[in-house]
Amino acid sequence: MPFSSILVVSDNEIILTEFINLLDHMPDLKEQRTFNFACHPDNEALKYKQFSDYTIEPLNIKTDYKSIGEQYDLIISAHCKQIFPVELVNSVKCINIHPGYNPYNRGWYPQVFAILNHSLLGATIHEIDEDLDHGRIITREIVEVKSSDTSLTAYNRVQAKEVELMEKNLQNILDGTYETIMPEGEGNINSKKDFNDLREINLNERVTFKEAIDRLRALSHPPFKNGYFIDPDTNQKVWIEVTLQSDEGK
Ligand code: 0FX
Repeated sequence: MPFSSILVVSDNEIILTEFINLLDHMPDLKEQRTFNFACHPDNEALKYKQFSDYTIEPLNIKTDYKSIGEQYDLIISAHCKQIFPVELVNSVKCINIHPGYNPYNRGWYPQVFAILNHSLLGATIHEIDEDLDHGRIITREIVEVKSSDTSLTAYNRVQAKEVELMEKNLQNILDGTYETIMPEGEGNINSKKDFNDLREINLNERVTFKEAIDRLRALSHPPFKNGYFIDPDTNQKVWIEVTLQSDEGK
C-alpha cells in the first residue's frame, strides 16, 4: 500500500536538503502525496526555515505523538534528535535513515566508534522498532574506513552513502513495496556519554601509537573541539585535532 501522508523529521540540514532535492526531482511522486517537514523545537538553525516548497515546523514528538500518529501514515526520521515514543512506533510505520551500518555501532556517531573498534561502517535505512537503530533493515551499504580517516572524512563518506541509499530506495519506500531483512544480531550501541568519555586524554595512559592515533583521529571532526588534555602547569584544557594524509592514489 502506498503511503499518502508523510512526515519527515530531521535535525540535520544536509540530509534534509538532500531529501527535499530528491523530491523536487520526482514531481509525480511529490504531487501524489502530502509531505510535511519538522525539526526539534530547539533547532534554531532549521525551525521555520524554507526549503523549496516546504517550511520546517518545530515539533515536540513526546507531547504531540498522538496527533501525528493520526495525521500521517508514514514518519521518516532523517537524523531526528528525538526518540520516537513506543506508542508512536507501534501505531504508524516509522522509518529511520541512520549514519551507520546496523547493527554495528548503533546510536551515537558510528564513525567515531568504527575507527576505534574496527567494526563495519556504512549507512542504513530501517524500520523503527522499540529499540534504538534496531528494526528490520530496508537497505544498508558499507563504506570503507581508511587508516588516514578522521571522524570528519569518514562521516562525509557515510553521508554521501545515505544520500545514495535515499535516491535508490525512496520510491519503493513511499510505495510501500520495499522488502526487509532482520539484522544478524544485536550488534553494539554507543551513547553520547560513551563519546564524551573519550574526549579527555590522560597524558599518563600507556597505549600503542596505533591506539593513540586511532583515538585522536576518531576525535578529529572540525570545527568541533572534541579531544583535549589538561595542561598540568596551567590546569587549562588544550584541544587536540589531527590531520592525516595518505599517499594513496598519488
Ligand atoms: O545527525 P548526526 O549525523 O547523527 C547523530 C547520531 O550519530 C545518529 O545516530 C542519530 N540518528 C542522529 C539523530 O544524530 O549528528 P550531528 O549532526 O549532531 O553530528 C554530525 C557529526 O559531527 C558526528 O557524527 C560527529 C561530529 N560531531 C558533532 C558534534 C555535535 C563532533 O565530532 N562533535 C560534536 O560535538
